[in-house]
Amino acid sequence: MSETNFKERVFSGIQPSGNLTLGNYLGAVKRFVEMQNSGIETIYCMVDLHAITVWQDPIALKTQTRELAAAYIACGLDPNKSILFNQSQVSAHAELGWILSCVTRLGWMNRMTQFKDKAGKNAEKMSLGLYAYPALMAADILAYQATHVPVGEDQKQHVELTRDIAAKFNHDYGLELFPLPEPIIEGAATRVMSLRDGSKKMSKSDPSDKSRINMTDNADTIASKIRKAKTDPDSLPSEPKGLENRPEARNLVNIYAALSDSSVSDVLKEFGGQQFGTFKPILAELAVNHLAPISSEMARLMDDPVEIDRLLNDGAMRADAIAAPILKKVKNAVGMIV
Ligand code: AQP
Repeated sequence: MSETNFKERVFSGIQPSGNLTLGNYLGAVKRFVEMQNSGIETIYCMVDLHAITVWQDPIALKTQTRELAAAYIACGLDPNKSILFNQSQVSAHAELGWILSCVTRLGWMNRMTQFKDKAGKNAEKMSLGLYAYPALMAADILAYQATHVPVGEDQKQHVELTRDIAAKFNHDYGLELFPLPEPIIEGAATRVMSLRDGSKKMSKSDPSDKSRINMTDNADTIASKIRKAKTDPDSLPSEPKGLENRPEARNLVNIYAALSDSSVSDVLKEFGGQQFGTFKPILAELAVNHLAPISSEMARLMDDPVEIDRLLNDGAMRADAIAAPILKKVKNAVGMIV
């Protein structure tokens, strides 16, 4: 799979910036579990340093970090098979983040669409961290010399930037210290959209809770959100081409396909010609059946925060054991006394 001599290693992370959404699950965590179970070395992180690029209540941040750890495990990540840890507990991320900020060009950062989307018209009032975030993300990946990065579609540009940063570092210092990591963007729902607006991605931080399905929502809430999801008056088409210019219809079909591990064309073969009044309750039932066991396992794990902290400490030590020697090589290459 890898284009270099580096050992295959998977790294990815999620911000503990609120409730995990169905978008995070289908776009990222479901893939994390599949990669873990394929036998590749996998490292998954709760990226709290990224979360604080926008204001986080300090008490809530700790809870959200533990909840994300519980969600990872409830979704099928096994701390014995993957390294699961919290970013700020491994100092290599921040240290390498600074070094890579000095390699990253401003022109590259100015092209990052996620900053533009998140900052909107308020760019002047945003933190420097939100702007610099992709250089820290490059450090997250490269601190482990990771070769593969499973992400949703919205993060593709940041993984491509990571490749540019890695290549420039290798070139500037005349050594092959970093692999050029590949984004892994697969499945029927790589970009799950808001249930209220098919042009916006489903997001933890969307002010409207009705725009998203949270992994902790109960069956009634999930069913109600899907029932009220914005759609159009037409019936479902029989072929994927019929979803063109119908973003809300496409979104619900993509979600169904991803949850049932089938393809969009198979879903449309089954439901083509049906109205949303028929399709939505079937989708709601599928979502509830899929998510209910995850949310009850999360609740069980959250009853023992001491055990979650123990697992995270253990994960941080294992992550540090990989990242610290790589950081030492980086510092040496840059000319720092190590
Ligand atoms: N709507 C989505 N569809 C598919 N994948 C998604 N991801 C996020 N939203 C969707 C993927 O989830 C992983 C973790 O994302 P993140 O929490 O680090 O940051 P984000 O992309 O900014 O996610 P949110 O939910 O929108 O968080 P907030 O609201 O805090 O900014 C990534 O792999 C991402 O692609």
